[in-house]
Amino acid sequence: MQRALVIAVALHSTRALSAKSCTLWMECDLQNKSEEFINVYKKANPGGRAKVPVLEIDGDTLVESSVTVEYLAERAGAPFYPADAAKRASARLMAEIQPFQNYFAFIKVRDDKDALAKKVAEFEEDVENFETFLEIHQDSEGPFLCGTEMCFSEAMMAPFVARSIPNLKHFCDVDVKEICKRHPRVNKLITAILERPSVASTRPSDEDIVAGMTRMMKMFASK
Ligand SMILES: N[C@@H](CCC(=O)N[C@@H](CS)C(=O)NCC(=O)O)C(=O)O
Repeated sequence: MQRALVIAVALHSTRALSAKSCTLWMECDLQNKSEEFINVYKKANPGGRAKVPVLEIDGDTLVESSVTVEYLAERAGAPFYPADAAKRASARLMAEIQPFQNYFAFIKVRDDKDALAKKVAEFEEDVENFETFLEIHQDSEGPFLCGTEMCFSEAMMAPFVARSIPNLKHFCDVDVKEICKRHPRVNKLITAILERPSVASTRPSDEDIVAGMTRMMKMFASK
């Protein structure tokens, strides 16, 4: 679901590409995948295990969220797909190293005070390093990596930012926003990502995010 949201944000951000046909497979019963879904997936990756998201667009079938977002970005062009190759490399690196993606590791150790404190200290250090990353790679004062416009790597980050905040607050009493406030570039970036219409209109509410995580934890616990 998280990765499907990546595509939803990217699709919303690249509306201008005016595809003739477009279907995003976001949710299907993943414990009981339909034959239709498996067959659609196979069109792109015949040997792979069928996973969401799958995007069917103008006769092409795309799988793997990063591959799909870059496809959309290339079709949309700048600013979503930065014109400069070095900038695109920075964008890919940012999506790779951003500190908001590992929050499930916190939730797993939430009952162990010392292990949780260690994770929080690591996260604080990661956010500090991310600030330095932005000082090096960011254009001007942001708020985004490439200035005032969002690019594909912020679309890739968005669901992780949106989900880490309510999940860490609810399950671990860790305030991600407060930690980010210590670092001006990170704070401006995550605020701008969350306020972007493509993110604000596709993301679930905080309550739904926490409910989804609760369901997922129950599912893991029952296995
Ligand atoms: N690397 C893939 C991962 C996608 C993925 O893990 N999808 C999960 C749902 S979030 C899925 O469809 N799982 C079904 C399965 O593994 O059978 C991507 O980034 O698109």
